[in-house]
Amino acid sequence: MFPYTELKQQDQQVYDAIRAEERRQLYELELIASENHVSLPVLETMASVFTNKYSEGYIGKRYYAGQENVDTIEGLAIDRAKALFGAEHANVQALSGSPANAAVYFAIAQPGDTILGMSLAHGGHLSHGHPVNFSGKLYNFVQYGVDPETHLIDMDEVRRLAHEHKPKVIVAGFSAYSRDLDWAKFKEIADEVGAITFADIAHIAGLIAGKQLENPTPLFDVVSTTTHKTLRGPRGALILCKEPFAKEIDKAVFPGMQGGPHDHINAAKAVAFKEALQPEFQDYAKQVIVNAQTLAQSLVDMGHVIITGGTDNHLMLLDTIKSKGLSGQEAEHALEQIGVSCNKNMVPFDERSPFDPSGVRLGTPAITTRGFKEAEIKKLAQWIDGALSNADNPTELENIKAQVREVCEQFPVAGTV
Ligand code: DSN
Repeated sequence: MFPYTELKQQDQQVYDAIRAEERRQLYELELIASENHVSLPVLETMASVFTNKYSEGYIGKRYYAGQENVDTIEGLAIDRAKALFGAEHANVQALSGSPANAAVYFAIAQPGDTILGMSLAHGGHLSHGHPVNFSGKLYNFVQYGVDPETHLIDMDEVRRLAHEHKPKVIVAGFSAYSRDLDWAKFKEIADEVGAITFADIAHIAGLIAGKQLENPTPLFDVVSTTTHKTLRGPRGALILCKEPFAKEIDKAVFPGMQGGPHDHINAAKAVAFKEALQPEFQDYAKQVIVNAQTLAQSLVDMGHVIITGGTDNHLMLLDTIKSKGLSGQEAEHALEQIGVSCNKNMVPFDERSPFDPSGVRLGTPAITTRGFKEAEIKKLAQWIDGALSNADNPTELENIKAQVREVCEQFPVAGTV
């Protein structure tokens, strides 16, 4: 879509890779639950000369000169983020999800403090206390998970662990859990033990901004999110908090964790937040969930095993071992052969390894942005079933791939050829 005339002259290899990636995104389908397709205005803004600027500090208090335009875009991003989530304070400088969470812990806890978070193996996130991550190394994380029978978060277990370990912070949030969180219950438990409440809404921020899922911001002390998943902005993050935490959060981001913010990205965050404030964004968010529910139900109807039997949000976990006797790795590969990207994923109580687990995670934000509705989703379910039933049949995989490509051509992706 962009001409890239200068780039083509100067660096053919990078130019070719960009064009190839444009074709891949256009002719294939993204079911990776954390991905999306940003709008042209967001793409344009990321390519702006704001990338040249350094602007350590905050609005009106910077360490370098020439900040009048940076202050404008950062102010717009902050005001729009506060309006979108009803927040008392917003920091838009965090570079991405894990750095944002690092800044949050840095602001509200001391190394060695006890924090309660959801186990990655049950759908949490690396930065919620996994032992190989900074969070698990620096803090004394206690992990909660899901019930072995229902695969739903066991709130009685959360309460029991909170009373037993008296955490400084309770983290609510996930990267692979398909059901609503009971924000009020988390808050109630935190209040019982005097813990700070921290919601990581990275996966569902767009569904909350689009008014389809309940917003924890009015209830919780601190909220973090990435800006590029369902929220459909540039890669980056956002931290929201109650006013009493504002100073510590800002100090933790800069100078605590980061140097200069990425002003071109922050400008694009402002653009994306404006998009998310429009009524059409609510239609998109609603359709993301309808599409996910349609996909889950269609797969269940064809005999596949979806963890918890369905979804309340944009994602689902498909147990490919139980469905078709394929490992997550094999299923991911089969789907890639038909032009559908997803990621292999552990299912709760998985006995296999993270590199070759028992399932895949599927999500609908990117295909919804392209315009997929229920009719296309039903076709998609058949393609997925076809690919997983014919993983060893290259001719059939090629045949399905041609059908995927034909439909993709009718649903353009902003910024592609
Ligand atoms: N990598 C993101 C995801 O796919 O959920 C989380 O950081």
